[in-house]
Amino acid sequence: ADKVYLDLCQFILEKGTRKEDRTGTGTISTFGYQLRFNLQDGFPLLTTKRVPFRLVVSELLWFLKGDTNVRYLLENNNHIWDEWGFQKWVESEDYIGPDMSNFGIRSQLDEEFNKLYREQMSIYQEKVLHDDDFSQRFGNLGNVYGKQWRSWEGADGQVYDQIQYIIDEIKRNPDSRRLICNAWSISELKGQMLPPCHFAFQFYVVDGKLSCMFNMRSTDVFLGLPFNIASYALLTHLLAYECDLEVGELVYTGADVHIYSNHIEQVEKQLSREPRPLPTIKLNRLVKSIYNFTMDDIELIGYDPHGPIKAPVAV
Ligand code: THF
Repeated sequence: ADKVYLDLCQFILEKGTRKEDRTGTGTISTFGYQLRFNLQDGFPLLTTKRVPFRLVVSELLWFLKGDTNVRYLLENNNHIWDEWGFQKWVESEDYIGPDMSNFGIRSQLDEEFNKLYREQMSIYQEKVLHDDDFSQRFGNLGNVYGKQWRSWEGADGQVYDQIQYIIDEIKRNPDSRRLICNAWSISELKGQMLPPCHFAFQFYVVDGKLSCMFNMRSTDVFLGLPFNIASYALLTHLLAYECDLEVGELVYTGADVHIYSNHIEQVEKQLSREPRPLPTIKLNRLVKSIYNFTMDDIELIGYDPHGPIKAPVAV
């Protein structure tokens, strides 16, 4: 798994083009790239840096519950979505603290500001966890993955559970070419904090094996992609379990595939490391429905990565 990922990093560094972006950070970008992972070879969690698998699991379980409120993530000590809820709060009428505009960039450039930002962020986290009304209004990220996957609002006014549809179809007609979950909704973009990055995925069944392809309009190769690969690998394992199939291949298809300019040193460090054997995954066979899995039911075995590599996330 590491080899194809590192090849992608190398490719972007060599062939990519400087490109400005929404966050003002700057990237080296390339357009159109595909990665394939045979899930029979092991679980594709990168070994050339430690990827916090616990965070991948709690995020995926959050999606699968259909939850869009960061409270569940905070309860599980997962902070990867905090910035997006925080932004909703500081841009609202309710917010009376110091000015937090452009907090993503400013917190990295200005040490004084960073202190203020961290104070406000811990107030935000505290309130989402303990104040129901606040959590309803500012913990909820709106129409993000959980909502789109489990309760898509159709043009006909009906609500659709795309995950359950896929499960039912795989069981009924595994040859189907419509095993699709779509998170991209043109009519809802205005109300979204962050339009979905991994905007659609599709399953494929052959020889008793379940494969998955996921599509990304925009890929943060250093911070996001290792998570996204692990997340869709885990989703494929969970659906295969639910449908009594083996796992097949995981295919990633990316459009704007980029390395943020403040991640380049980190990428070079990772490129200098030797890949190690992949871990495997074990699901608790006593759990009968994929919606009922908890953190403790998913076990990662034999993960022996190189050390973590820290980098700032672009907001
Ligand atoms: N925005 C950006 N700029 N990149 C993304 O990958 C991204 N995501 C989600 C939404 N917006 C995004 C959030 N996913 C981390 C990992 C995944 C994220 C966001 C942040 C991250 O910081 N990972 C650290 C560990 C963090 C920790 O330990 O708390 C890491 O080292 O991997 C696209 O899915």
